[in-house]
Amino acid sequence: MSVILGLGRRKFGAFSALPVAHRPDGLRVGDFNSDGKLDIVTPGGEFNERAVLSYLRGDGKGGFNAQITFPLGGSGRPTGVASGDLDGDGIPDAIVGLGRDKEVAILRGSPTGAFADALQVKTANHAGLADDRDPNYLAVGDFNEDNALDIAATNSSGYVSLLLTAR
Ligand SMILES: [Ca+2]
Ligand SMILES: [Ca+2]
Ligand SMILES: [Ca+2]
Repeated sequence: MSVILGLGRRKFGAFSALPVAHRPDGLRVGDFNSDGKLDIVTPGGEFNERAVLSYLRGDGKGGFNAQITFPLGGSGRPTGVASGDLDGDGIPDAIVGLGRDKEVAILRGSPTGAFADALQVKTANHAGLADDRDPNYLAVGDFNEDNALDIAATNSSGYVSLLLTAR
């Protein structure tokens, strides 16, 4: 993964190359360890490898620590990642489209930056509709206005799957 620092006035610094898992697909920026400095998460893995979330802790100066990887459960190529505070503890959590098994993986954030074990959740919730295929790219929002973030996922059958969450 590459980072280019913007220097203001439309000037940019040199590329920084940061090792992450193979075939990273999508990334999110957020303060995943609540230290006030932006971090990066990106999911990756090949078909025959463990699927992981790579977490790069930012130092607030444009530098990042070496990746720490967290298993997503199983192997394969995870696709999109979204973030939001799904459990309402004030710390952003990560949600990854696994691109298989009709599942997304939810990893709760913590103040140490160590994500909790991935929880695999099925996205199929409309029997009879072909919205239950493998979810890929994700976004979060409170779609039913109950103050709990929900998940929307594109899937391979031409639908968007909605996963309404409850606290
Ligand atoms: Ca941080
Ligand atoms: Ca949280
Ligand atoms: Ca909601």
